Amino acid sequence: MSKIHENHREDVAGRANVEDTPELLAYYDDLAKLQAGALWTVANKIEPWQPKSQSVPVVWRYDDLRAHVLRSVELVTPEKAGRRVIYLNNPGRQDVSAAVGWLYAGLQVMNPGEKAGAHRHSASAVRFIMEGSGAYTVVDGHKMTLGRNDFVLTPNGTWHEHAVDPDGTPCIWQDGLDIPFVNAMEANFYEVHPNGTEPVAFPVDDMTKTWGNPGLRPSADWSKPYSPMFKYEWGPTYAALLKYAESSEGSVFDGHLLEYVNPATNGPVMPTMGASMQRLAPGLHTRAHRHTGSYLYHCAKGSGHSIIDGKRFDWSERDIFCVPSWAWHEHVNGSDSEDAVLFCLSDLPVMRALGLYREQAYAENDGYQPLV
Ligand code: GTQ
Repeated sequence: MSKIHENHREDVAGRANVEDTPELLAYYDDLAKLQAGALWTVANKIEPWQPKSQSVPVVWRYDDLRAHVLRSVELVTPEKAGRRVIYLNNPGRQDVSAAVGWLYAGLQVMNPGEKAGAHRHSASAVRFIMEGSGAYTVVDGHKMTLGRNDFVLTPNGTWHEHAVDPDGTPCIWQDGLDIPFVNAMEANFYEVHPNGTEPVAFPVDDMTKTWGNPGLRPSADWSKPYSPMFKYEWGPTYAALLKYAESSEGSVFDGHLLEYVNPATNGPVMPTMGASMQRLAPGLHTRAHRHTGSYLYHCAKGSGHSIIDGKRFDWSERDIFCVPSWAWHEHVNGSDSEDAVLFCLSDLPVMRALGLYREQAYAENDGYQPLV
């Protein structure tokens, strides 16, 4: 048996291996009546040799979902629905409404002239803009216009509302929230704004203009635990990827990958969720690796496929797919002329902050997984 695919045996010293007897079964019943149990009956399950994700790899194709997302506009109003969103429901995580691991994701749609009222919650949110024009969001009084492939933050506890200008077009964006995580921590509060809306208190897009100048830090103070810049625009992000690609080989596992950072600290944009944008050069086939953390990819440009735990998943622009914790994965840009760009939302900041991050390269077969 190969090292990587080794089946971990349970009948080794130090692992629970107690056979049931009538006496033991009666004993377990007695313990259960007292809301207690014998560790050795659950030890191998609660202490696996390695992470066992309940999430399964999935690709959500935009071609399949888009018409259904637009149909919701005729079926419910944002006023009635609160948020008009079709969420991504991983077959292994339906009990917690997660797209992967402890991450929630959905596609939110708004028509011109519509508004979704202000609220706030302990969960943090991000938006990744997919299509349409005239959308804006207001987060703690900062109004931001939303353009294609822009990445926008709504950190925990901030008031936020969304709208589309009357002269805009129907807008769809991906929401990503740490709702399942915050619920797992049993720490989620939710509040509707008493006035239903909150005033715009700053010049439009002020945070990006103040903090979004590469290599230049303003003298402004910022001590909150999240980024002082709530919008990262596509234009400079893609330009940065191209410059990076001109000057460096990039990673064998990820091509040219840039993490979005809090410009005041260079740390992650929020304590619970982070994001990156990566460029796969034409024809690139990255090597396989695996790491802890849950990852939700969104193809921002181009097309290709990923091999996740030996299975091939094809994706093109606007498709979303997930890589569960500790799943082997490698990415392929099948085009020899166009680059492919992947946005990725993850809980990497949690993994790193809590000392739970671990990574392994696929050592066999020159670093590429055989298809199963
Ligand atoms: O826009 O505030 O998809 O609170 C789920 C929960 C979006 C939002 C979602 C939310 C929001």
